[in-house]
Order: sequence, then C-alpha cells, then structure tokens
Amino acid sequence: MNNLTMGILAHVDAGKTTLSEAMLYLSGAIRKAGRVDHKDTFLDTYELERARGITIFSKQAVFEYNETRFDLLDTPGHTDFSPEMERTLQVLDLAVLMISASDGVTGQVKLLYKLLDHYKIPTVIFVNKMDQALADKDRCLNDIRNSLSSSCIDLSEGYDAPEIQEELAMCDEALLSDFLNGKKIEKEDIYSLVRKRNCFPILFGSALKMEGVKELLDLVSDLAPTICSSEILDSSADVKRKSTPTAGTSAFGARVFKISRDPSGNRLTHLKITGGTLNVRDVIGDEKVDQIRIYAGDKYEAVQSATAGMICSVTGLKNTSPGQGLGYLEGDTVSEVLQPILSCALLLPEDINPVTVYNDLKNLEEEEPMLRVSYPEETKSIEVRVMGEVQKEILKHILKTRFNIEAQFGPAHIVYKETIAGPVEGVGHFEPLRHYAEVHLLIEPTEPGSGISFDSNCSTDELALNWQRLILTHLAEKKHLGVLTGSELTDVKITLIAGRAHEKHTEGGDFRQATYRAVRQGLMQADSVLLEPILEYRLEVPVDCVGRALNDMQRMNGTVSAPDMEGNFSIITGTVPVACLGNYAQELSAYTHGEGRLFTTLSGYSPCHNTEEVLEEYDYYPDLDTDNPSSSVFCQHGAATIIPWDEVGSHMHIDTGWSKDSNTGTSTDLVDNIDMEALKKLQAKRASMEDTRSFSEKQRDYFAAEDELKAIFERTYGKVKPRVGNSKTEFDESSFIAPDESVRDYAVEQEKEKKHSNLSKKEDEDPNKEFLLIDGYNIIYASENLKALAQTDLKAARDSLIDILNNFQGYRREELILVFDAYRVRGGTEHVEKQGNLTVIYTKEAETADQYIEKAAHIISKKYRVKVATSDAIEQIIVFGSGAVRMSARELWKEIELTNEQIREKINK
Ligand SMILES: Nc1nc2c(ncn2[C@@H]2O[C@H](COP(=O)(O)OP(=O)(O)OP(=O)(O)O)[C@@H](O)[C@H]2O)c(=O)[nH]1
Ligand SMILES: [Mg+2]
Repeated sequence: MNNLTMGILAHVDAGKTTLSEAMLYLSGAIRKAGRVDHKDTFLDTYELERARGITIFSKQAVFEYNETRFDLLDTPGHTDFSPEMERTLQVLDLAVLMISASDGVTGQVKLLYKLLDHYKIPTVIFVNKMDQALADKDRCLNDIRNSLSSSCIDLSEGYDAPEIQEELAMCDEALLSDFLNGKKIEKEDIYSLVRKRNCFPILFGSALKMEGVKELLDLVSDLAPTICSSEILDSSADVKRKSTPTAGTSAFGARVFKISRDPSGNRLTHLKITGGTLNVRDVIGDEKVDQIRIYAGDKYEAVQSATAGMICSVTGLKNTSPGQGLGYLEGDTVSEVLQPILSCALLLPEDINPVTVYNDLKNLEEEEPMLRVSYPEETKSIEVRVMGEVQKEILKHILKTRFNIEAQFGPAHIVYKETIAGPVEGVGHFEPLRHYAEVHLLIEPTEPGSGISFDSNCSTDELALNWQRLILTHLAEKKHLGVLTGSELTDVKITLIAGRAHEKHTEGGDFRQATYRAVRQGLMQADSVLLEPILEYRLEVPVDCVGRALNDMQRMNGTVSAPDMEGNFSIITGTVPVACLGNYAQELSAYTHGEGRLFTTLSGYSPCHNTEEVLEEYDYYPDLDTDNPSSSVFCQHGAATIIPWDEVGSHMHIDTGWSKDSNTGTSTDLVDNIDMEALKKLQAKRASMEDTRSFSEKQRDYFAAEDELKAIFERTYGKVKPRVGNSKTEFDESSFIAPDESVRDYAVEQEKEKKHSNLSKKEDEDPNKEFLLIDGYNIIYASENLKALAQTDLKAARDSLIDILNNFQGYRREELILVFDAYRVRGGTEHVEKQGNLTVIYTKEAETADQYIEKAAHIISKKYRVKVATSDAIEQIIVFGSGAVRMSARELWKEIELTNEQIREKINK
C-alpha cells in the first residue's frame, strides 16, 4: 500500500479543518464529521482552538482510501502561526492548497504558493465554499491563473475537453510536441506533470457540504502511486525532496518536523520516517526511543515500529529539534524561510524571578524555535520574537496554564536585518601558541530574500577537504551578525576561497575562530545595508475615503497602485514598511466607520527607509561586540597578539590576490536605494564617537579586548576541563596572576569544615537571604586604581578589595562571597577565610573562580537568590543557566560608590 503524507494549507478560515474532517469522515476513519462552529472537530482539540475557532497547532490523522494510506496534516492558516505551518512542509509528499471562493487569491495564498515552490511539493488546488451565494467559479479560476500560474488547470470537468488538453500540453515541452503530433494527454501524463510540479490541478467544492471532497480524494489517491514512486524524474524537484523514501535502501532515516508535549508533559518528537524502520527501544544518537505513537487528533495508538513513509511521534528523545535529519539524514538540516519580524519584552510581575521564566521559555522554545528567547544585558528583560497579536495572546495563555506565570508584553520592536552592497574578502587568522588556522572568504550580496548560502572554491591542494567541510559547517552553524546594528546577516553568499591549516597545531576549534572572524572582518570593510521588513497590502475603502487612504499610505512610506473600483469600494495595493504601518487598521476603521478593510502579508526585507534613525537608536559598536570579534589572533614573538580588523590584511599568511576591483563577485543596486552619503557620515560620526566615550566606557572596552583572548579560548575549548598540566593552555599562562603564597598555609580539613559550616549556617538562618558571589580578580581589573596596585603588589590589591567589600557588606542585605582564582597554584587547595563579615574563598588547584562560582551558584540557588558579579561574558551564560542573576564588574563598582556616598552622607549628618 502506498503511504502518502498530505498537508492542507490555506489562508485563515478557508476551511482546512472542515475539509480534513470531511476526508476523515468519507474515508471511514471517523464516524461523524465534527464542526468547527460546534467546537467538536476531531483535529482542533486544544481549548483555545475550540474557543477561537482557529487552528493553532498543526495536527495529524491517518486514513485509508483507495489502497493508499494517508498521513494527513492539518495546518494553521493564521499568519501568526505560519512557522508552525512551514515546519510541516519539510515532510509533505503532496499539498492541498485551499482557496476560499469568497476570499480569492489572498496575499497569504501567494505566500503559500511560493513556499510550496521553495520546498518543491506537488500541489493540488481545492477551491472551497462554493456553496456560498456569491461564489463564482469563473472569477476564481481567472484569479488563480492570473495570480499564481497558468499551470493551474481546472480538472473539475475531467481532462478531455480540447481547451483543457491544450492547457495541459502547455505545461511541458516534451508533452507539447507529442500533443502537436496528435497524442492525447492521458491520466498518467497528468500525474507525472503534477509530481514534477509542472501542473496544479484545480477542483471546486464545499468542505462543509462535503461536495467535491470525494472527487478530491479520488484525485489524490490516484496520484499516490506516481508521487510515491521512487523512479527518478528529470526534474530538480526530486533532488530537493530528500524526505521522500529512497528506494532500495533499508537504512533508517527520518526528518523531525515538530516538537510538542503531551498533556502529561512527555516530550514528543514528531517525525517522518524517510527510510528503513524505527523500532521501540532503537537508539538514536545516544537516546533510546521509548514509545512510537501514531496520532489521530489528540488520541494515539502506540505501535512497536514505524516504517518508511509514515509520520509518527516518538517519546524518549530529548535533544531533537524541528528540521533535524536523523539516521542517514543526520547532519542534513532544513532551515525555515518565515521568520518573526517583531520582538517584544516580556513584562513580569515583580515577585517573579526572570531566571525561572527564562528557563521555562527556553523549554517552550523547543516547540516554537522562532521565539528566539533572549535576555539582553542592556535591557535586563526577557525578549521574545513574535509574529503578531494573536500569537502573543496564545503565549500568555500557555505561560499561565503551563507555568502559572501572568505575563504581559511590552511594545513590539521591528526585527531588522543587514546585508552588504558589494563583494568583499573577509579574512580571519587564529594562532595562539600551538594553534593555527587561517580563512579567506568571499562575501557577496545575493538577491533580496535569498538568505545566506555557502560554497567552497578552494583547491584541496591548499586546504584538505575535511578542513574545508569543517569551515562550511562553522559558517552554517551560526547566525552571523551585521556590523551596523548587530542584526542578523542575510542575502549574501559566502564562499571559502582560501585557507591554511598547520600539520601539527590545527584543531577543530581553531577554524571556528578563524571563520567567524573572517566573516566579521569582511563585514567591517563592506558597505553594509540595513534592511527592514516590508508588507504587501491590499486596502479596501469606501470610494469617498480613497483620497485619505492614498495620502496615508504615501505618508507611511508605502507604494500605491492606481485605485481599482469594486462596487462602492476603491482597492489600493502596494507595499509599506512594517515600522510605519503601526496601528493603521484601527485608524482605518475609525475614518471609514468600520467599512474599510486592510489585508497584509510579509513580502520580505528591503533597505530601511530611516537607516540613520535606527542606527542612532541601536547605538551598536561592532568593535565592542566581543562575542563577535572582527580582529585576528597572531603569534608574535611567541605570544598571542590581537590584531584589529583594519590591520590584519598585511599580516595574513596567504594572499588570494582578491581585490574589490578584480572582477569576481557581484554588486547589487541596493546602494542606489539608500542614502549612502548619510550612512557614511553617520559611520564616521560613530567612529569618532569612540573618542568621546566616558572613562568607564573606555575602561570597559579596554578590558573587553583583554578578556577577549581568554574568552576565545574558553569558547573554543570549553572551560570544564581542568587546565593545569594541559599544554594547550600555555598561551595565557603569563597573563595569569598567582595568588599570594601565604594563603596556602591553612590546613585543608579545617578550611573545608569552615566553608561548609559557613554555608550551611547561612542556610539555617533566613530563607529570604540573598547571596552575592564576586569574582575577585575580575573586579580588581575593572577598577583603574586596584588594577594599578595589582601590577606592583597583588596581595595589597586583594586586601584593598577585601576592605572595600567589607565596608560594603555592612550596608547590604546579601551575604557577600568573594572568590579568588588559585587554580594555577600547584598543589593549591581550596580554602576559606572569614574577613570581618566577608567570606573569602580561594579556589583549589585546577579550578577557576568562575568554575567555583558556577558550582556554588548552582547549589545555593536551589534555596536562595543568588547574584554573581563578574565581567566574564562566558560565565554569564553558564551562571545564568544555573539560576543566578549576573551583574557586571562595572555595576558592582557603581553600587559600591553609591553605598560609599550614602555612608558619607550619614556620617556628615
Ligand atoms: N459555507 C461554508 N462554510 C465553510 C465551508 N468550509 C468551512 N466553512 C466554515 O468556515 C469557517 C472556518 O472553517 P475552518 O475549517 O475552521 O477553517 P480553517 O481553514 O481550518 O481555519 P484555520 O485553521 O483557523 O486557518 C467555519 O465557520 C466553517 O464552518 C464551506 O465549504 N462552506
Ligand atoms: Mg483549521
């Protein structure tokens, strides 16, 4: 029996769920067809779906019809849930694109049509709601053929009529020549046209009245043998659709398309088996498959195994993610096209710890990866990406019901992107002692909306294939950030044009460093272009309001078509920046007294209409973004040295000979569309602004650069490994300052006991107690005075900090714990000193202060609130993950100053 995965896609409310219900009913899979309006459908099972009458989550069901087993996927039509819909596209063999006769071809339908093309999915069109009085078959047909493609052909009356035969023949050159030689076009020809996406049959009907549904079932089941056949067609479509089982192999392969949780909280990995068989207790990666479920609505049947072509949901896997390939598809990840264009801060009640919420949201992000949950240092509030208002409502509901969090959303911000205007060579070099990698990349702008692509054009004599592959993996594993605002880079092609490895010293992580740096170095030289999201709109207003509507759209930097008339309404179409449209729907409703209608769909990203303003607002300094450095690391006189991006060119070991004037690479006319003069001026201003930085900013920058080297190393090789005795750490040995000898004099046992009694004593005291863990050396080095002192007398600097903190402790409610690194001291042991009210801890050999802090924060945060003061960017993430809040060294110093002022004030009174 053939097994076909079929998805139903449409604009919101076109009748997808109703059609799914009708198919399940007619095939005998369910006894009674439910009604969306009666809140009793088989597939809209989630309480909010029933309440609102819309589908929010894609749902699956199985039915059999004419010797074919169908895995049916019903998808949400609301644009806020388009990412959920798009995820199903990764596994479809066939799509039913529904068009509501009353709405016609909407922007959303056009978007779906484009997506189906992107994923190369054979498609059948079903025009629904033909039972409604105003439904007009000819008008719909014209609309579809004009707006989508003339390969959309009406097969509702069969295919024998001469004009239909002609239309079909026009879909394929070979077929046309046969047709002109007198051949009649047969069913099989049509099936093969559909599979190759050269023809899109159209049927008409009413899902609600179950008219035309049987005809649709007949057509899709007739198509099944051709679509499921493993015969390779001459079309590129088959190459793209890797999710179709490969004939002749029994190797297991699967594509994950969705993660969700069942009502008991079990994590479900929804996947399509693309090859071989999956059995219960099979091991994927290093995880065991517990249960294999075949879902139908919210019910499921647990099975022992699932075979190629089937959709199933698996428990027991914790590390899967949508788009991931398993088995022979491992490493082959599908990335999504649609991305949220808005970002919102989550507003939480005061008594709720953002750390807990952050962790909950990270959990939720597995199910909706588009949320891109973040906790930016600057704003100190959780940010999520959202598609729109309805999704926000649903998120609020999920946070309340699943995690018992009452959250609100702050105002939405636009998600900008960046690209470049002309080709550029980016270079990166990473060579701390005993490491080596050099990478040269050609970065070229590509068509708007094309995203990022990667390629290699580098001789294997110069760089072995495995290193080349690694570089391509590193390019693909990260979202690269532009240098104007730190927004995501898009619409570029990055080609590896040269690279060098060292026979002995190159390690995998070295190429990661060199690659990331090469991208940023390239961007620093390029003319960057800020992109903003643009909507395609259709505005319907009463004729007497058209003047106002045209004015408004132009005022909002929109384009406008010449108005069309439809009855008493004027129709204007065009594009408008999302940032300008704001709440126009409300305004429209007011001035048209509720008669005007506005339809919008995301059309893509275009050069920003107010770049200068946005840059002012972002105030992003690429040089200060230490997580995304553009500099390179060279080995000079036996020491690692950071060379800034604008000087690295002459240091590189390879010269590719590439120059802006040589003819490689393509430019776009993006430059013409934006005010490059203004941009250049602004960039110059920003560059000069660095000299006007305040003292503390300069200090921050200075240390950021110094910390960078340490940070790189930790990012690349991880910090959990003990570092003493590991030869690879030698490069930063000189920069490490050994703690004073005298601190080792304490007896180990005594100290341990002290420390434990200290910590446990505190636990016994006040449950509202808070702890502040302080990374000692980081704080010393964030103060100009103490740093200078440390250079001549480290102990004096430490003592001075201890004094300052002791004073500070007297005015704080938190318990202060000051931690000093001792991990370089051979035979050094962990010990604790009590200095006044302050607890001072010296870490043991092979343990850094941040390792200690991480561990301690983890333990203490189970019971108490923990804050960590440090300036290490890496630590922030780790410590944060363990449930502690972080403050920077600068902030701690500010607080200390403030407290001192207060003390002075008190004394003076
Ligand atoms: N008159 C008429 N109404 C229909 C037909 N099909 C669906 N409807 C109605 O249209 C509304 C939306 O139907 P749904 O099946 O929920 O539409 P949907 O495409 O699944 O909607 P989303 O999942 O929210 O995108 C409901 O009120 C249905 O009863 C039809 O053929 N004729
Ligand atoms: Mg639905």
